[in-house]
Formats: sequence, C-alpha cells, structure tokens
Amino acid sequence: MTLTLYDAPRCPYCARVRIVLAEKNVEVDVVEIDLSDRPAWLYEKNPSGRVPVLEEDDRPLPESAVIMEFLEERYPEPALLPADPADRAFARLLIFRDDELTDPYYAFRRGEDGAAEGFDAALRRFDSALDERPFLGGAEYGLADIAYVPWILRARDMLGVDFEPYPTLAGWLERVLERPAVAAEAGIVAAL
Ligand SMILES: N[C@@H](CCC(=O)N[C@@H](CS)C(=O)NCC(=O)O)C(=O)O
Repeated sequence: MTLTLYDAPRCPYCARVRIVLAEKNVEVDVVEIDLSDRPAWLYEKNPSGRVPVLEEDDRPLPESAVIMEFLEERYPEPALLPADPADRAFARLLIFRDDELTDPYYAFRRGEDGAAEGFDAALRRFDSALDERPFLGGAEYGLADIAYVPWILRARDMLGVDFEPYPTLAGWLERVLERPAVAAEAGIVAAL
C-alpha cells in the first residue's frame, strides 16, 4: 500500500494531517504543492484544488477532518478519539464547528474592521472551554486538540498573538506541545 500526502507547509489543514500521521508513526510520501501555482492535476484529486489530499494507492481523499477520521480508523493505535461514543461525538462536534475559531482568525489575519475584538472573543471562549477539562475533547489529548492547534500556533508565531490574557489556553498549548508530533509542527511554523 502506498500513502501520499499532497501538502503545503503553511497550510493549517495540512498540519492536522501531518500531526495525526506523526502521532500514529505512519510513513507517507509527501508531495509539496505550491499554493500560488497549483498543478492542474491537483483538481483531478480534489475538484476544489485544495490541500491536504491524502492518497492511499490510487484513491485520493480530501478534507482534513475526513482524513483525520480515516487515519484514526486505518491506524487505530494510538487512539486519538475517546472510547465512549458520547465523548467521541463531542470531539467530532468541536471539529465540525472549527469555524468558530477559524473565521475570526482569518478575519483578524486579513485586518478586517473589528476583527481583533472578534478573535479575542473566540480565544476567550477557547480559554473558558479549557477551564472545564485539560484537553479540548475531554480528559485525553486527541483529534479535537490536533484540529485546533495549527491555528493557535500560527496565531502565536505568525500573527504575534500573546496568550497571556488566555492563561488556560496557554497552559493547554504547553501541554499539547509536549507531544513530539505537535512540537514538530511548531518547528514547521517557526520556519515559515
Ligand atoms: N476544508 C478543507 C480546507 C482546505 C484549505 O482551505 N486548504 C487551503 C490551504 S490552507 C487551500 O488549499 N487553499 C487553496 C484555495 O483555497 O484555493 C480541509 O479541511 O481540508
């Protein structure tokens, strides 16, 4: 079986897949896509022309959230979703609603009017959610954390966001950075 990741270092959606692959110690061939000059053949693998695309043999799979779930099923160890169905559903719900963080992030990155306040509000919600549990999905680190941490790292390192006003979020970031897979992603972001 061959596994190929069509990837872009700066892409946070690709980062999700990179982190899950690293957590599960899965080897892949990586094809780096230049997002400013995408090859025409990428549209055959994903009609939207977006990355990431993960291709197992000749079956291309786009959409980072779907790819994460596929990897969880294909390579169950170590488990990145909780065992209990209600807990799994909660983690999936968080991933499904990622635009509650990503929309304010992109508005802030684009410098839109009022976006600093909007992103601050989103980070405060994130901070409060983590008051109740050590990891986003619950007691254990997993896919929900992996789904969000790419934007948090990019906010810190590329947009210069200081997490001092969000101490619970900052504590969570420290905890997830203890994972070598997340630390490796932080290294990719630092080199962008
Ligand atoms: N919903 C997709 C979003 C992927 C996405 O937006 N990727 C960006 C790079 S970060 C991309 O390929 N952008 C090119 C474009 O929008 O044309 C996912 O979760 O994989």
